[in-house]
Order: sequence, then structure tokens, then C-alpha cells
Amino acid sequence: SATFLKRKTALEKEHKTLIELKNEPQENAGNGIFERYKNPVVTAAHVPLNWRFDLNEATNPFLQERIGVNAAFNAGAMKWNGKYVLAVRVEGIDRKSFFAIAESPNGIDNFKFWDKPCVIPQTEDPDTNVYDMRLIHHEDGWVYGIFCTERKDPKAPKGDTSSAVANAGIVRTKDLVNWERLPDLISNTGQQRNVVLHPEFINGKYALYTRPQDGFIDVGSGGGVGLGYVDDMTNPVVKDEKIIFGKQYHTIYELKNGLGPAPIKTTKGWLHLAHGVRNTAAGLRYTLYVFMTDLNDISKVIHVPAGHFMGPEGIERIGDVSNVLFSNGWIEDEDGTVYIYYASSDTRMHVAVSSVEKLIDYASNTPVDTFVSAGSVNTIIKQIEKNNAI
Ligand code: M1P
Repeated sequence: SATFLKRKTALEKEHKTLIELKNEPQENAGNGIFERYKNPVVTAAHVPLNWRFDLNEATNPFLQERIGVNAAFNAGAMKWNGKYVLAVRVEGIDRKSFFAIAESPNGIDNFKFWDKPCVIPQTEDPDTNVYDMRLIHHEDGWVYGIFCTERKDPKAPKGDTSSAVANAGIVRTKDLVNWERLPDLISNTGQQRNVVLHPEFINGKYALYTRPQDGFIDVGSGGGVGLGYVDDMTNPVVKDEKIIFGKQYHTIYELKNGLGPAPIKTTKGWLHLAHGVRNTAAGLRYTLYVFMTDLNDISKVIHVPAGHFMGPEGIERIGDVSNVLFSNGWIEDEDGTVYIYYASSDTRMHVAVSSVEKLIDYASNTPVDTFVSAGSVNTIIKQIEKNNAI
């Protein structure tokens, strides 16, 4: 009918306009470390219309949305065949998250989803929910996707319908289309989330950054970014797991932290992006922070600038889980540009652009945390005096 056609044309026009919207850096002098971009790069509205609508007038005369999408966030990222790809966490209105690849020609706009969402094979213990995939091109030749797999806690008492268990699920691929499922991570330290594979072998072993936790939300007495080793990814038993970056009182990672994407190798050390969580009267606040580890000893943290690298700003503050920035994907381009893909408030994806050079400068020359207010004042006074002497 004419009404059906009119509605279809309007939907298609809106969708095309959104996907093709040109993105530009925000218009302010910024902090010199990175440039935020004006528009989110991927949102729920970017999800293709044919995933959401039955486009057959006979079965859907009102052209209703049959399968709603709630959010598109926490994406893994990598450069793939000259394109910038995100393994997006797409969350349906049924609360289930799944992965879908979105691709852009330039890393900052025109992100388009591939034809279909990723089909992730199951283990004998099916995943209830999957999310937050890190994409890692390992030197063994495989692209690994390490994600969180969540299942109902089998020990939950009757009537407790929310307790869950988190662990790291592992897939690998050669084409980002066909995914081989490997066994879930086997570690001695309870639940796991934010597990990331180091891109190189360390003494012939796979190195994994972990985040052991006692409960699903609470990391408990443990927590922190851990590092452990695996001999064979087809039998991923983590050995020698040690915390390399713990949580600490009165910092932005006071309550918990977790690694973001796989680190970037630089001549000065490994660059890391992570999230830190602290508690406030308004609930948990998630910000991003940067640190560096030694090139020859990846367990040794060599630089930690004080405070957050990025905190939620403007619209980023608001969403399904407000006051959250989370990142599990960044791309280092051939010219040293770094595209930082971050999600705001568990709702949408954004990009900020920096470079390896700028990030190293930031990591190594930003004053460190003194952990007390008087120390912060002292740090500022030193800078004022240095500036006065110019
Ligand atoms: O809701 C904020 C984030 O909470 C979790 O992060 P963490 O593992 O550090 O507790 C994750 O569920 C993440 O997906 C989410 O963005």
C-alpha cells in the first residue's frame, strides 16, 4: 500500500542519513592528548533495518519493528583489509547481547554493519549472554575474540533469579565471519571478566591479562588487572596468574579496574588503556586510564599518569548505565594515529583520535598520583613555578 511504501522510504532515508553523516572533531582546543569527535560512531539506530523490521507487507502491514535493539556499545576493534572494523556489543531489547561487525572506510564515520550478526558456536554449557569482545591479531596468525560469557549461577538459592557467573569465552577466526569456539578460560581465581590476550608470545607462551573477581559485580578482596600464561589456547589453563595493576584507595580505580583493548607496542614500552571504577553517591563511575608496561617485562608497570585519561562528558554521562566510559577497542594506524573507540553509559560508541607519540608523551610526562590532596597542591605549585621561570 502507499502508506507501507511511504513508511519504508522514510525509514530507509533516515537510516541512510544517519550512517552517512560526516563526523568532525569537536570544536575546542581540547587537552592536546586526544580529539573527541562530534557524533557517536555506532548506535542502536545504525543496526540494519532488515534485522529489525519484517519488510514484507503481507506479514507486517504496519511495518512495525519486530526485533528492537536497545544499545550498541563496548566494541572490540581492529584494522582489517584496509578498513576499520568494530566487533560491536549489540544489545537487543530482550537484554541479550551479541556481536556484530561494523566497518568504516576512515575510522571516524560511515560505520556500516556487515550482512548478519556473528554466529558464535556454543560450548556444552551454553552462554546466556555474551559481551565486550576484545579482538586480538596474535602473532600465531589467528584473530582471537575474547569476550565475557555470562550464565546463571548454578549455586544461586531457589528464588534468586539474578545471580550470575562471568568467565572469558574464546573464539578465533581467519575472516571475522567463521568463528571457532575454544574452551572457556580455566583459572583458579573465581570469576573472570575483561580478559585480554597479549598479541605476542612471551617465552613461547600465550600471555593473558585477566581480572579475577569474587562475585559478578564485586571483585571482592582480589581484583585488579592480572597477568597469567597459557601453553595452548585449545586448553586455556591460566598459570602463574599475578596482579600487575591492583586497585587502590582514593584513586579512580579504587573499587575495581579492568584492561581495555590489547596493548599497543611502542619503542618506549607497551601502551595500555583500561577502565577504573569508583563508588559515588550516584553509583559506580567508570573512567578510562592509560598506563605503560616495560617492553621486555610486560608485568612491570613503568608509567601511570594520575587520574583519568577520559571521563564521561555531556551526553556521554547519560544512558542505560549512566556515568560510564568503557573501552575495549583501539586501532593503531600505519602513520601512528590511534583511534580510540569508547562507549558511553552502556549505550553508544564514540571515537577519539590521538597518536602513539601523543599517548607516550601523556603517559610519561603527566604527573603521577601522590594519593593525598597536599601532594596534588604541591604538584600544581611546581608546575606554576616552572612556568614562572620561563
Ligand atoms: O556497566 C558498566 C560496565 O560494567 C562491567 O564492567 P566490569 O567488568 O569492570 O565490572 C561490564 O559489564 C561492562 O560491560 C559494562 O560496560
